Amino acid sequence: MADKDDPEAHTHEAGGPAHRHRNGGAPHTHSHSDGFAASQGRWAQEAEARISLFRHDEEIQRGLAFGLQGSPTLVDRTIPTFSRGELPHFAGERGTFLNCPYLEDVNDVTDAEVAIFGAPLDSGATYRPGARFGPQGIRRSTNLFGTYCYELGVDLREQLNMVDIGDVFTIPGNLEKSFDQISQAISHVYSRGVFPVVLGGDHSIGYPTIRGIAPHVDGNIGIIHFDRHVDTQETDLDERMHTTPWFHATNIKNAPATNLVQVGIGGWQAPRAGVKVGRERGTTVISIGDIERVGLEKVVELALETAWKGAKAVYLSFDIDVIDAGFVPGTGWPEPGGLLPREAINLIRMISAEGLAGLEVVECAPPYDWAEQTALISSRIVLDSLAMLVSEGKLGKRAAKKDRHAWGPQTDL
Ligand SMILES: [Mn+2]
Repeated sequence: MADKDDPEAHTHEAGGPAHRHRNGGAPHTHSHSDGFAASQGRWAQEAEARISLFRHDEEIQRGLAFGLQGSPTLVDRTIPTFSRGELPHFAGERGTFLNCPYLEDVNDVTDAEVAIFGAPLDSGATYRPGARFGPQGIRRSTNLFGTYCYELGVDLREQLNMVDIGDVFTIPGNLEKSFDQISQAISHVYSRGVFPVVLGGDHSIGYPTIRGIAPHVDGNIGIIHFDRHVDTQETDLDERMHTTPWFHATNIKNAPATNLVQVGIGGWQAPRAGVKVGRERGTTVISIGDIERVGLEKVVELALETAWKGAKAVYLSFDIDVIDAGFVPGTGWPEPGGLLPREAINLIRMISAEGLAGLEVVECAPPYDWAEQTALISSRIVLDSLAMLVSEGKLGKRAAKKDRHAWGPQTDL
């Protein structure tokens, strides 16, 4: 299926996976005259033909069976009377991330390879609250996306057995109880060999997510943290707020600060107490200025080298506010001068190519969002990371065993 057996897929042809590994999907410039014939666009046009349509067809059959045959006047006989499945994107019951299958019984999570869940918490917000609506807003924004990524030549519906397992039951007004719930939730998923994707929530969840994973890692865990803010102070407003996760996470024995890379830091919202902690503990900070100076590929190289040094696993924590405030109004502490969305997407693709233990996207606060733009970018971080993990063969191998509505390969690869 897809490009697994295709020799072309593992060459260094422009646009192919090996090439994207270096440039994160960005168009490649060739100096020879035939340059454009070897473009990413050309590669993607061909790659699409190699992806199956099995799950797509299956979804249409389900739609017709459960939603009744469409009225006789419709020419397209794949359209049911009641919207079921993907189309149209504005109708139907689309409560899950990307409209992927919902798994009600989390005891069955081992039947999936990826489990998406929300951590709707904003009790850790020190300025604008609203991230408790993040999971809801992010899921809703995925109504705009199909399951297929053009540049990466990946169709998640066909290639990835992913489920949405709903939200953690957080306790508003009690951070510590919420942390316990979040740690228990991610531990349940990760310890069963399932890749967790956490939709925040404010950034205070970075501590309980690492705390839930770390005991199951046989060695050190590295953290790649995207943010405009350092988030390394011990307390803020007397509690473990969203400005503090890495102080506490790097107190965990196998999550050392020397494996923490912080990308995109800068501006006027960096508490000096946190900067001092990072300096003392030896975290690696890559500022926006550094990114401008050395370029995306070099940044990825440094980030991967630091996070993976002596580590068995690397976790990605992406604060959406690392992107310039002009693109992400719906966040707790918007800070002008951050990444462009396409820079963020390329960085995420390149980092994900090396494999991850799990990921979280935090600080999307829909009450301040306009036209869903912050939620849309939040979704893209998850989607592009998953697509690259599939493209590089890190995910996309495990088929569902249970007789249920499932995405992904039909047999284990
Ligand atoms: Mn932040």
